[in-house]
Amino acid sequence: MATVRDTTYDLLRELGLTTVFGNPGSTEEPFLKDFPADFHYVHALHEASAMAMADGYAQATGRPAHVNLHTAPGTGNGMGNLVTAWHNKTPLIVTAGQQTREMLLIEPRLTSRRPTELTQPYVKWSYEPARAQDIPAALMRAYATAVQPPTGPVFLSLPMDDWDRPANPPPQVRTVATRYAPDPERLRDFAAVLAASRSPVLVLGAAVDRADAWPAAVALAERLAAPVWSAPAPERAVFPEDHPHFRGVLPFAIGPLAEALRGHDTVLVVGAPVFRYYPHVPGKNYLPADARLLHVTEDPDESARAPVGESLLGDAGLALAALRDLLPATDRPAPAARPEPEPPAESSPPSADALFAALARHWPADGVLVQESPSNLSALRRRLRVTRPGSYFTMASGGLGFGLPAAVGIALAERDTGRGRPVVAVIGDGSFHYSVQALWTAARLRLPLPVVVPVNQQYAILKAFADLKHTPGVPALDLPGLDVVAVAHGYGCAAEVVDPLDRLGEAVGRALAADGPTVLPVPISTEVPRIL
Ligand SMILES: Cc1ncc(C[n+]2csc(CCOP(=O)(O)OP(=O)(O)O)c2C)c(N)n1
Repeated sequence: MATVRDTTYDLLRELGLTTVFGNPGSTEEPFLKDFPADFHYVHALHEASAMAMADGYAQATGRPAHVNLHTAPGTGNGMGNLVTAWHNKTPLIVTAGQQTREMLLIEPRLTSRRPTELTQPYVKWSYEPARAQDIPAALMRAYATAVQPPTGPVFLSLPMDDWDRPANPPPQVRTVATRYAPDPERLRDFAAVLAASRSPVLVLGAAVDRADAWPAAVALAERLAAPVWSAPAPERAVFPEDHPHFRGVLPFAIGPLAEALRGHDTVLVVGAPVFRYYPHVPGKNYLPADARLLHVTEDPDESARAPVGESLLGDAGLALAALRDLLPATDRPAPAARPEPEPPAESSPPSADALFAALARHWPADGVLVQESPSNLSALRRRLRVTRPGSYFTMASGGLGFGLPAAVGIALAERDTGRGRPVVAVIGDGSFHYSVQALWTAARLRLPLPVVVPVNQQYAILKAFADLKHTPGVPALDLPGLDVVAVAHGYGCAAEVVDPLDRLGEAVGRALAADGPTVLPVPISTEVPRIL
């Protein structure tokens, strides 16, 4: 007779979930027992890494991923990156072991108390099956929940004595819709506003990249002869950044953002929150005076919390294409390309600007950039323009410890999908340590992943924030005495300091051709860039 475990593995196979990211414990062993040969267990040394590797893998494959964690403590360790997965809108099916049902009443060691509350409010659904034989059907429901818009993580708590129980007949393997089209009438209203607009502007968010909708975005921008901004603090690139219409990334503060949009009478936001702000820099208005905001999102909550604008619910790609089809040609001249930045100033050690200009010179044409380098982000985005879809990833949440393991998951996805695009991570020397154990997984998987670490020996962005907010005397903003090369060697990675900077191209080239990860610390200037 089939057990709950047999039926569950069959279902996971049918759903294409044969890669499991995790870190095992006693409460997971009954599930992992006799782990099937056609499954791949990606072993992370810490649950934060398991979660972000799965997130990167899911984003790069365009499919949900399965993370299996240890009861309450393991789930707790994964929480920071679960928060990030929630903001990233990544469909993750997170499962965790639970103590034996037989003993739950007396709360033995490793009981997860109130397990369905533990991951709230950062999951779309959280459940502990009422009966052992409900596990497979609960997994089917978890899958359907995760992949329907807005996509996001779900959580199942699975008691360890459930797996050998006799199974019910397997649940139906269902397909569910992963996008929905906007209301045609409201869409026509939006098109009419755009058609009558004197100076429209497009603000695009990560949902455009997730929907594989760069061509639709370009077609609409050209139809409208409108400039295009990336929404603030984007987790994906949303538009070809070498296209003459592209203006850059909007600032993440109320006053400066409104200022950047000055002169426009219609702001069409597609696939982003309105807006993802960070420092509170008050402005009188969220928008330039007399501007009207139209918001297209697949997420009703995102639409509800917008302080201004009118909303239209629907998939970013479908909405962009439909608006393009509804709009007449315009005789407005196309926006002129923005000027190229001046070459970076020479200094010793080099500035972050010089580092990223050098990286851009040696960038592989189909390269994928994963970044977590907070204070250097604007220099990175200024120098290294992303020109292809699905090739830029960072976290939407502001929580550190995502980038390094996400890069490992993305590099694995490039291998597993056979696409084989080169992946390069740029991770600040502070950010590097939040999920540093991911290096070991990259080494075990022999992933050719260069990890460029701009070393400024400080939490520079926190110094910039303290400066902006006039909070002098904050402790713990310096990072002396960290040996990045020794840490990398300890996890089985190659590593070398890149100094002088003109060795960077060769070092990155060698790392991309290697059969394992290479950590490349680059000493940079300690000058603190301004936050805005
Ligand atoms: C999980 C988590 N802990 C702490 C912070 C606060 N924080 C934001 S940026 C930052 C410093 C990052 O340092 P580094 O990677 O060296 O980048 P730099 O600012 O120097 O460019 C810290 C500690 C955070 N965002 N997330």
